[in-house]
Amino acid sequence: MTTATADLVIVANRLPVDEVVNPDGSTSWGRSPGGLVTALEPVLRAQHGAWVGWPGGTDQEIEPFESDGLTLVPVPLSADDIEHFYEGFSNGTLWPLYHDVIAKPLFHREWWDAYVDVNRRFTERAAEVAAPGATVWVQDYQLQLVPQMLRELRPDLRIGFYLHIPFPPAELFAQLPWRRQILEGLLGADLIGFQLPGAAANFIRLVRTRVGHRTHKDTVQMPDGRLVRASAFPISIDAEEFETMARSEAVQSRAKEIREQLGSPKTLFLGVDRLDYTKGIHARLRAYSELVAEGHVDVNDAVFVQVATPSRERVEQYRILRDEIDRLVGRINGDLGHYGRPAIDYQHASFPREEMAALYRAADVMVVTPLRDGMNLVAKEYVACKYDDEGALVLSEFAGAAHELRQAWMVNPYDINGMKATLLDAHRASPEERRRRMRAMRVQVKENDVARWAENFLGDLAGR
Ligand code: ADQ
Repeated sequence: MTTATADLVIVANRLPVDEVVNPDGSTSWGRSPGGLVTALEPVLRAQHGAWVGWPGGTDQEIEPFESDGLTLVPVPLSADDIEHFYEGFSNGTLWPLYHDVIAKPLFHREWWDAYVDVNRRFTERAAEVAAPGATVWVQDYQLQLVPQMLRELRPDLRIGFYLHIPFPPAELFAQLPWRRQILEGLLGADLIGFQLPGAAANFIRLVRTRVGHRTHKDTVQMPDGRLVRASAFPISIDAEEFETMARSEAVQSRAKEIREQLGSPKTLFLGVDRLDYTKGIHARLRAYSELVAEGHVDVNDAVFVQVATPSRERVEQYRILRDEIDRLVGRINGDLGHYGRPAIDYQHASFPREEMAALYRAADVMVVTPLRDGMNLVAKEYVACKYDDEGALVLSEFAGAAHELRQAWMVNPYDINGMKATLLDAHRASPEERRRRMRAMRVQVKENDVARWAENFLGDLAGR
C-alpha cells in the first residue's frame, strides 16, 4: 500500500522509463523517449510528484520506486489486458476513430470491458498516492474513464485531463457504441485540454447533444453544480534543450558525417515518424518518387531519408503498413536508384535524441505530412534545431502544428500533385525566403515551449 503524499499525480498509459538489462544480467530503469515523457518530466520533477503508469512487460508486480527523482507507481498489465485494452480498444478502436477513420475502427465488446477494467485499476492507484486536495493530471485516450472514476473515489481532488490526439467531429464520434460513457468519463475532470480549439468545440457540442448537459461557450454546467471547462492547450517541446543539443560539437560533427555517409548530396529531404498510418508516409514517398521519375529531382544530388520508429507491431494494421512501406521503398529504389545512390534511404529504427538532432541539423527540407495528427512534435523539433535559420519545413495542414507554424510550406497530403508542387517550391526557394519563414517559426516555438504548455494547463486547473 502506497501512502497518499503526492501533491501532483500524472496518470498516463506508460511510465516514463523502460526496464534495461545490464551487462551483468541485473536490470534497472532507464528513461524512455517519446513526446509525452519529454513534455511532462520537467514539470513533475519541479513539483515532486508521482507518475502512475504501466511499466511495460506483462504481469510485473512492482512496488512504487524512485527513478531520477521521480516517484513511479507501476500498474501491471496482463497479456490479456495488452491484447484487449491496449492493442484492442486503445489502438484498434479509439486511435483510428479519433484520426478521421483513416483505418477502420473495430468495435468489440470484450475490448470495451477490458478498457473499463484497466481504467479502474489506474484510478485506484492514483487514488492511493494522491495527497488530500492534490492535483491529478490524466493523460490521453487510453484513460478517458479515469476522471469520472477518480472523482467518485476522491471528490477532494482537482482533476485535469489532456488529450494528445485529435478529438473527432460528432459525426464520426457518434459511431462509438460507448460514446456516452466516454463523454461522461471525461466530464469527471475540472478541466479538459485538447490540442486545438476545434477539438474542444467538437467535445462541447457532443456533450450538449448526446449527454444533454447545458453548455456555454467552453464550459459545461453539470447537474451537481460543477463547471467543467474544455479548452485548447497546444503542446510543445523543450525548445532550448533541442537547440543546445543542436549547437553541440558532437551533434554538429555527426550532422556533417551523416551527409558524407549519404554521398554529400546537395539536398537532403527528411521524414521522421512513428511507423503509423496516420503519418502519411506512403503518400509522401510517392510524391517524392514521382519528382525523381519526372526529372525534377536528381538522385545524384538529392536523397530522401525516411526514418520510421517501429510501433504497435502486434496490431494488424501496423504490420500491413510496414509491409506496404517496405515494398514501396524497394520498388522506388529498384526503379530510380543507382549504385550507392538510392532515391530513398529508409531506416526502420528508433534513434537517441542526439542522433535525431543531428538528422534535423543535416536536413535541408523536412517533410511532415500526416493525414491527421494531434500536434506533431517532429515539426517543432526541426524548427528548434535550425538556430541558423536555414532549412525548409513542409507541413500538412492536418497536423495540429499547422495552426502555429503558419510560415511552413503547407500541403494537403491527400493531394499528390499539390504535394509535389510544394516540395519543389520548398526545394527551390531562395535562401532569403527560407530564412524569413524559419525565423518566424522559431519565434513561435521558442516562446511557446512545453514548460509554458504545462504552466498554462496547471495554472488554469488550479483556477489561477
Ligand atoms: P506521436 O504520434 O508519437 O505523438 P509526435 O508528436 O511526432 O507523434 O512525437 C513523436 C516523438 O517521437 C518525437 O519527439 C520524435 O522526436 C520521436 N521520434 C520519432 N521518430 C523517432 C525515431 N526514429 N527515433 C527516435 N525518436 C523518434 C502523440 C500525438 C501527436 C502529439 C504528441 C504529443 O500523435 O500528435 O504531438 O503525442 O502530444
